[in-house]
This record gives sequence, C-alpha cells and structure tokens, in this order.
Amino acid sequence: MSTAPPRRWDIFCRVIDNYGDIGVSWRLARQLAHEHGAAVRLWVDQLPVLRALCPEVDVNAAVQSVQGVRVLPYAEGADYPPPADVVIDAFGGGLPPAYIAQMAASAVKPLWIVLEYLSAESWVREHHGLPSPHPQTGLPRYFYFPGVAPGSGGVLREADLLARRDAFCATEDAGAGVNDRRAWWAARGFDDVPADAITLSLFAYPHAPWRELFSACEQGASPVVAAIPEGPLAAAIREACRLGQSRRVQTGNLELRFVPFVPQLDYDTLLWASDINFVRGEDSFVRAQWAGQPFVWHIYSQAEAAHEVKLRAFLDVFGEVLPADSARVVRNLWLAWNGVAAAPPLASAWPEFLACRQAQRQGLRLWREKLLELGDLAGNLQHFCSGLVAKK
Ligand code: TRH
Repeated sequence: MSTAPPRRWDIFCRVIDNYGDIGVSWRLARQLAHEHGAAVRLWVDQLPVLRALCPEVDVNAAVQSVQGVRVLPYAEGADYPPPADVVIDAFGGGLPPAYIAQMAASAVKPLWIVLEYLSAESWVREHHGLPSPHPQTGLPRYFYFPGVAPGSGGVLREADLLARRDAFCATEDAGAGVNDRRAWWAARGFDDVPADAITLSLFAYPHAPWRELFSACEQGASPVVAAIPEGPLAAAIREACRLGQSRRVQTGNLELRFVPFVPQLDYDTLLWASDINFVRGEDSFVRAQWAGQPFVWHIYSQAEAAHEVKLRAFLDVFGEVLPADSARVVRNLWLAWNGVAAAPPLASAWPEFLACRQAQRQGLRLWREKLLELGDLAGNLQHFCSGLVAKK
C-alpha cells in the first residue's frame, strides 16, 4: 500500500542573526513548494531580514504569497490555524506554545522535525533522523541533520541548479561568457574586470583578517578585483580605510568594488562570475560548493571555539578530494582566514592558495559527485517524512 507524501508543511524560523537561518528556511520552503508540490507556510519573526533576500516581501503584510510560499509572521501569543502535516522547527528555534497545543490536540499528530545546522562532524551520522518525542506532549519529533557525508541529510540543491551553473560556466570557459560577466558588472554600474584579473567575491564577518588579505593582494603578481557586497564587512572596510561612500577603490594590484547585496536568487551568479569565493555561515557556504570555484569559508563563531572543531571536520572530509599538497594549502588559508591560533600567516598562505586553483577546481568536480550521491536536503526530508507517515 502506498501512502501519499505529506503535502502541507509549516516552517518556523526565528532569526538569530544575519541571514543564514532565514536563508536556509526560505530556500527549503521554495523548493518544497516548487519541486514537491507542497503547500508551504513559512512563519518568520523578522520579515525585514527575509525582505533583504527577497525584495518582493511586504514587511507589513499579515499574510502574503511570495514565489509560491505563504509567508506569515511568527509571533508568540498569536492565534495559529490548524497545523500542517509536517512542522519544521528551523535550527531548533522552537515553536510557539499555542501552535504546539494545536498539534497536541490534532487527531492525526503532525510530524515535528528539528532541522539542525550543517556539520561534517562524524557524530552527525549517529544522530541524524533520531526520534526525540517532545517531553511535555509526547508529540513525535525527529532531529534532521544536513551534512556532506553519507548518513546525513545532504545539502539543499534546486533541481535546475547545476544545469544553470554549468550553462553559465561553459560559456565562461568558451570565452562567450565574458558577455554574461560583463553584463553582471554593467548591471551594477561597473566596467568588466580586466582579462588577466582574478575576481573574488568577499562575503565574510567583519572580524575576518581582511587587512592581511588586502595587503597580500596589493603586492601580488596578478591583479585582483574583489566584489564586496554591502553589509557589515563593507561598512567596516569603508570606515577603517576612510573610503566614504566610494564604490571603487584601487590600491596596488587590488581593486575593491562595493556591490549591492543582491536578492538570494541572484547570489549564485556572483559566485559563478568569480574565480574565488569567500563565503560564511551555512547557506552561502553550500552555494560555493555547488559553484565549483575555489572557496574560503569564514565559519560562524561559537563559544569555546566549538566552530574550530566544525571547521577542521569539514576540512578533513573536503581534503579527501584534493591532492595532499593542495589539501594542506587550503587548510592553511582557511585556518588563517578564521584566525585559528598557530595557523600559518595569511601572507604566505594566499599565494600558495592561488597557485593550486586548478587542482581545487578538479577536486570540486569530485566533491560535487560526492554531494550528488547524498541526494538533496529537501528531497531527502520529504522522503524521510513520507516514510514516517507510511509507518503510522
Ligand atoms: O548570514 P550568515 O552569516 O548566516 C548565519 C547566521 O549567522 C546564523 O545565525 C548562523 O547560525 C549560520 O550563519 C551558521 O551566512 P549564510 O548562512 O551564508 O547566509 C547568508 C545568506 O545571504 C545566503 O542565503 C546567501 C544570501 N545572500 C544574498 O542573498 N545576497 C547577497 O548579496 C549575499 C552576499 C548573500
């Protein structure tokens, strides 16, 4: 007997800070709606943050449909409609008590999924998919871990992502993509980048050692163009270097270009148009992996340096697709960029990183195959929930 997959999904997202919590929730919501025919409601406590990723969002609307998803405000003490079949508690931010009460009162109990943070740590395999009934109500609740290794939930990937990425990059390789790149820059009011320049996209937290990076680029052998999206890092650079509102600054062999923070749907094209991507948090980190260009992860800092364990765990797994020497070089630069004690100086790590870009690109092709074998997070989640519903 086949059971229909759960169709109605509620995703609850509390924005802790920045864009990652809502960035992942929004991407998941869209994908469930577009690719799995799900009726998705996304409850979010900070609509202006979602609006930065999706300018169609009306921050004053009580209910709205955006790109096939119902978007509603998540507020404590509000009245909630009957629950959906599956309820996602994004990053364990919690569900409103009034909503939990409705879940508990439902004749058919909804599935409660705590969607955790992405991690490459080995313990994820043992915890992924484990049941953990809600202590007060006994509601069925499960922990679901995104990941990059077998035994995890995989990472988000829209069905058409790689075809779009490959089309963009194939024309780049053939030289015709210069037009795409030129158009990308023209749309943001800039000339095309010089043909011999290395282009960086630079998305990181403001405490990143950008001064060291800039100084290495200024003195480097090749011209470098750094695209810096507006935000706290751009503001910190402007202030420290007294750049005012300049959009373009040349210093030695480095050109800084301050670009607007683009809607999430356009962010991939910035990655595809860049030779090296500096990314952070969770969602941009995953997008850089799919983009296939050498990348540098600025991990979100946690208490007691827990993030360093997470960083090293990823480097261990990722290093398996790289030649040993390139794996060492990538590790050195990532540790330096993350300010890890005893990391080699960025000034020496950077030129070595540049020198092994080709090996990194090759490794990233293998990495892509490995990620593809895991399936994608939305599809895996859907499959997982269908299995649980069928067992009921
Ligand atoms: O913003 P982040 O640092 O997010 C987080 C949060 O801090 C969260 O609390 C933390 O737990 C988590 O990281 C690990 O980084 P992230 O995850 O990469 O999210 C950024 C989003 O912004 C991502 O969806 C891409 C998007 N983006 C745009 O849409 N346009 C842009 O121009 C840029 C630079 C990013």
